[in-house]
Amino acid sequence: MCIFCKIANKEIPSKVVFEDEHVIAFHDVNPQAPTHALVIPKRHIAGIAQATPEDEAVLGRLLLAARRVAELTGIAESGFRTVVNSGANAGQTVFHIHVHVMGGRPMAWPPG
Ligand code: IU
Repeated sequence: MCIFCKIANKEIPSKVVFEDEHVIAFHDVNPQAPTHALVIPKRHIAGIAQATPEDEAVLGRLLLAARRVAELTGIAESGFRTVVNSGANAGQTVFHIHVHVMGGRPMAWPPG
């Protein structure tokens, strides 16, 4: 089972920010901003490149949960960044889709 599936089913502990039937959000263990959480579906999807039309609803739920995370962590008003890395060349290291939610500092563009 993949490491984020283990986090989703609580085999591996995490600092949970938000959870419902379909998604769970937790603080990143290696934060790149004062607030840095990850939102994942409980059902395994490797990444955007592997998503299918069946995943449409849960993909929407990920972004709505990202907004909820921003509200719960107090970064919704000041602005926050959501990132989904897709594939190793884009920086994806965990192949269970996740939306990074980062805030609490100014963000530069373009990203590295
Ligand atoms: P990436 O987009 O696949 O590179 O993001 C993976 C993130 O997962 C990265 O920011 C890690 O710090 C984070 N992470 C985590 O929070 N807990 C873990 O057990 C593992 C990775 I493995």
